[in-house]
Amino acid sequence: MMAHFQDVSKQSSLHPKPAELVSQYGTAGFRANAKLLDHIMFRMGLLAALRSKKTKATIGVMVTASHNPEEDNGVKLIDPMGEMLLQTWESYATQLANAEQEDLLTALKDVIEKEAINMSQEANVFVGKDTRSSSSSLSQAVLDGVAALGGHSKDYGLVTTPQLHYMVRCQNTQGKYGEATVEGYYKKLCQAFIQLINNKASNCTDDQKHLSVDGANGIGALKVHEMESHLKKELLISLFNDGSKGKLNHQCGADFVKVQQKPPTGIEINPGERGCSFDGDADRIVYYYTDSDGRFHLLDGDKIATLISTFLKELLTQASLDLKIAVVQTAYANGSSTHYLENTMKVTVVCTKTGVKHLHHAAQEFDIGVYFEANGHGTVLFSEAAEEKIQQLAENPGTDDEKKRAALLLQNTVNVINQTVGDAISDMLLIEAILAIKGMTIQQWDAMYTDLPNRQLKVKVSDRRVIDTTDAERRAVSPAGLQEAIDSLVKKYKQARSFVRPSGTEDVVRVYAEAEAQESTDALAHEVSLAVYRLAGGVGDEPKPLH
Ligand code: NG1
Ligand code: ZN
Repeated sequence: MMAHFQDVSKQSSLHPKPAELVSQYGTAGFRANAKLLDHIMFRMGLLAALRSKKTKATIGVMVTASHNPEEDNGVKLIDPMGEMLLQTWESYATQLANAEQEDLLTALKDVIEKEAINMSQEANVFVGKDTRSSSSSLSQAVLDGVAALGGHSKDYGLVTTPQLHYMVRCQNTQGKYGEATVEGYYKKLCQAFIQLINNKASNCTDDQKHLSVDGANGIGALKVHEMESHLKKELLISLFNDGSKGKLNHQCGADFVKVQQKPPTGIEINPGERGCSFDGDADRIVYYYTDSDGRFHLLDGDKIATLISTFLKELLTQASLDLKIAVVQTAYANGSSTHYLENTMKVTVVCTKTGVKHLHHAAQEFDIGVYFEANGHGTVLFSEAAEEKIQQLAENPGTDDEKKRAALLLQNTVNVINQTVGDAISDMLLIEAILAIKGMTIQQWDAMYTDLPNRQLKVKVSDRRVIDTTDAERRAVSPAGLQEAIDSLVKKYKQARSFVRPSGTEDVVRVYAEAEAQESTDALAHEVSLAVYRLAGGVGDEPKPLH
């Protein structure tokens, strides 16, 4: 044990922390310019080894900054069931990341003591990385950290974030969830996809098999390419922004498309054809098409959640299975989607704070929990009991044909889904299968409901923590007067809604507004931005109107 600590001291001096740098474990781990991250990576290797000893299970560490620019990087820790790191450990991560060089051992011993960690327990850590130029040396720093505490590691190299989550779950369930290899991942998902596609509607023609994918010049592109042979030509993918020339996330990818509400550069699709965009680590996906008038239509996480939950609800009815299904959203979900789900689909809708970990936890409360952020990050969770009921029905020789068909479709749906975390590849396969089974075009999917016009803005303030929110971030409790101001602005417009919250990944306050028409939406977003600027300590120039 003493020997370990000597190793840590020696090794950590090779990964020194720049003095006075303060980093914060944010909405999705640490994220910063890649030059500032070497010491954090080494220390997250240490922390992952401790977490592994504590849980007596394999832990994952993914090196990526998702949709952020190529110059940035970041790190996400993965817990035993493939979920995000337990929240109480986030503060240990922050503590280790910020300890000055000479205090690192003390900080480490503090975690060991607080968590009563048995240091003679083995540690196993899976490591993965995205395609950023900084990712190789940073993932080596993680491996060094694991080794400094005598832990074992397996380096998966280039994988998507959700693939690494999947590997961790497979490993810790002794293969029950699948085989912990990239090949095993393709096999499981694609087999389920092919089974689903065998049930495609009779009106579903061969040109419907075609899909254009924007790989954001990132890891997702590489992996889609790798997977293609497993799809047996049941899905014909044209891959754009595959990383061969463009820059990661630059003018492309899911975040660009969602925020700019326009198609990525570098993609060619004919009017009416389906396209989709992944983000830089392939845990988000959004769909779109351009109509015959050249108008761009975005189908975001809300539309995806609606399609999936509708499909599942129909199957449950056909199978006469009494399972409780719910959709989990955040305040950013378009009001039309919430209205449609509650009033037309009659499913339970839950709203949580922003950040996938909150949605994931809320979704676990139901037999089937469909969760999506509007930005396209999401998946479906099935409780153990739900999976058992589905299996029993599928295997029971007494089940009639219609019920059996529904049960088998449900079973394959479970298998095509990566339940550990939002997964662009898995979500894409599920969406493609649903459209084929329902014989539905992307226009018909889009027509399920019409999005309210919406606008997202950012306001710079001197300290964004002055804004405190409640009710899943939909209402501001401080500073005084801000919520009242928002309320009276919202009253001026029809079907209007607006809220503000401090971002967890950028030093800004985010403003969201939606209303009956784009013009009133933009006016409302601007007026609320002004209220934030005036009441919450805005810095720089006053926000200007959009038009
Ligand atoms: P912040 O910066 O806290 O709004 C953003 C996204 C989240 C989530 C995280 C992590 C929006 C409005 N916010 O968080 O949904 O994806 O990044 O990447 O999209
Ligand atoms: Zn991502």
